[in-house]
Amino acid sequence: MKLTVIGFGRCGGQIADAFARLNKRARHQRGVDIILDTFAVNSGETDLAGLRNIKSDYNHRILMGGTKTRGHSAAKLSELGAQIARDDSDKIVNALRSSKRFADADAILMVAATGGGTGSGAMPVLAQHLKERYWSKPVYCMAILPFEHEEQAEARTVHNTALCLKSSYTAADAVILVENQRFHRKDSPLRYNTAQINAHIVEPFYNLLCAGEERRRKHIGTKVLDAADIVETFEGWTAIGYGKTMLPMIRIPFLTSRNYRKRGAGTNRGIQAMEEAISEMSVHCYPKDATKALYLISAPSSEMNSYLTSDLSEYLRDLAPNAVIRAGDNPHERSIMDVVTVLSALSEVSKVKNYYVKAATLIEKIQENEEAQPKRSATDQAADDLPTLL
Ligand SMILES: Nc1nc2c(ncn2[C@@H]2O[C@H](COP(=O)(O)OP(=O)(O)OP(=O)(O)O)[C@@H](O)[C@H]2O)c(=O)[nH]1
Ligand SMILES: [Mg+2]
Repeated sequence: MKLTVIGFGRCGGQIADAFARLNKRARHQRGVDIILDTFAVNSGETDLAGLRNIKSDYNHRILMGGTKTRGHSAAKLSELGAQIARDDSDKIVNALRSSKRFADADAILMVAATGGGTGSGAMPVLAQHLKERYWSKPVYCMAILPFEHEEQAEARTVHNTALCLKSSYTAADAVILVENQRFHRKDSPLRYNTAQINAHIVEPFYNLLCAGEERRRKHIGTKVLDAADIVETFEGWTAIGYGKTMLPMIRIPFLTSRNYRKRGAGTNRGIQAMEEAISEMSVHCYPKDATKALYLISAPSSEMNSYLTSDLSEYLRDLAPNAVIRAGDNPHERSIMDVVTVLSALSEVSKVKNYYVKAATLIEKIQENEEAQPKRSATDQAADDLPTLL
């Protein structure tokens, strides 16, 4: 599957940058393109300058906001982020259209943090705008949910998140939920941590997108999971997970799948990788709530056979009995067996529901705070009877 990726705000730009790097890896390792073009859209100039892999011309690093933000952030006001995106939507669409390969993309993937101002406001507005223009092209929004400490410290974070989620869900074909907190390693320094988190966020997409693009015979599975399977699966609230198990260094290829021990070991490894993928989904959710699901298993071809895929399908069917399951295999030469799992069209996501409930109680408080006239201090009042020179 081939994507056009657009990142909004600081976080969206950084993750779009990580997707651009993923494409360099796909070209280098597999000779295929999975991300046809990458754009970063921001009201803050500094964040655009800090990107590494996205082309540096003004058509790929798009500054919006004009006189409203003057090259600075939207200061955590998602309403302002939405407004400047509406004002500058033509500029963004023109940049997309100037991309020679835009028409070849199977879908558009947008990324933004829900807690800030620029990204949380701009992503749903542009999703709606692009859906109206390119109605046949799927538009996916990847919503990066804030850390717990950010939610606790600032009511605006929850407010922005709730508004962004509600609007993205309405506008886009699917909303891929990613909890920053689930990728957090407490012992790492912040800067390193964010780069690590971004690398972990994009990793599951590598195999998933490459699988349908492979042209070398040895990398083509018995069941190819292609763009059509992904488009059919991605719908509404969506979570993605990745798990892997290492394979023994010395493998004995002539022990075929007829050997029951080998079959048992292969299945165990596959199930172990799938268990990890499901327990580390990008957002906390229950497989039983999924209406659609897919998995992709990747391993050396000597490690994969029809027993393994049927055992994995059975395992996932037990966990997600209400889901239509699509599956694929993708042979490679590395000494690992890894599984990407997607749970989609989720009927319940408690995290999202909690944001909605919390934001509804906070909305009046935020409006009161923002509209309240600042209290006049005693010092100011003491000057009331004096004339002014201005
Ligand atoms: N995963 C990840 N999260 C990030 C990154 N940068 C910022 N965040 C998170 O994003 C949220 C803040 O959003 P930003 O993207 O900085 O905000 P913005 O869209 O630029 O909006 P304003 O700066 O307020 O105009 C917080 O929850 C941060 O923890 C990043 O590179 N990766
Ligand atoms: Mg910003």
